[in-house]
Amino acid sequence: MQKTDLAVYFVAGSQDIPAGETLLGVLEAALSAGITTFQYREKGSNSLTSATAKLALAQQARDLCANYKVPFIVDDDVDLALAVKADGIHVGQKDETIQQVIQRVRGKLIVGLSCNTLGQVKRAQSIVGIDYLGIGPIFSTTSKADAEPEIGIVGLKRALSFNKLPSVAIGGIDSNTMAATAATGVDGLAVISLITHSPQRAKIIAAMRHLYPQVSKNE
Ligand code: TZP
Ligand code: MG
Repeated sequence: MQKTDLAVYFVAGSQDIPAGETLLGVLEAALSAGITTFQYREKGSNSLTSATAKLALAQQARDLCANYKVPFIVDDDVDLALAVKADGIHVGQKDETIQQVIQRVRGKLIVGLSCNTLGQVKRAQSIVGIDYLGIGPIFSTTSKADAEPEIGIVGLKRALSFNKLPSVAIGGIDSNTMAATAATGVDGLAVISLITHSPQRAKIIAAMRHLYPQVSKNE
């Protein structure tokens, strides 16, 4: 994975998709509009519960991402990530401990870790095997019921000042706040609803890419 892959980092699962649409339909539109990474996050109310259904959906999402040469990351579920030969796994502080995850997937999968506090960001610096951090929530979010306290742009800047790892900001980033968030120097913007609930997905993805001009140059 390259740092530029983090620029427009789309996160979604079945629970995030508006009625009348499908995850695969929204994902294909997002891929063709230029997202640079996709994280499959099946979690919370209205998410799929059947392991078979999740596996089938993850396989199809992985294939779509492969068609666009976009990294496919699985949230939280190491077994699923390995079963579908994902490019990466993303875990939170409450998931399987990061050391266990690294031990299981080292050399096979990209590893991402969510951090909410300065202490978590600082601790992550010395853990060998973490490829990138997700830092947030930056703003209040309606996409995650058990979200940690929001840290704001000030909190993000402070976290980045102690961070040497590639990183994405996540949580409540919208069309009004995405420019200020990108201006902190964070390597990418991770979003759910900004893409899933946008009436103009291609336009918002183009605007996100515009905040990271290095990405377009690599195409
Ligand atoms: N982790 C921290 S906030 C969040 C996750 C998965 C939800 C982000 O969703 P949105 O809609 O971009 O606020
Ligand atoms: Mg998690």
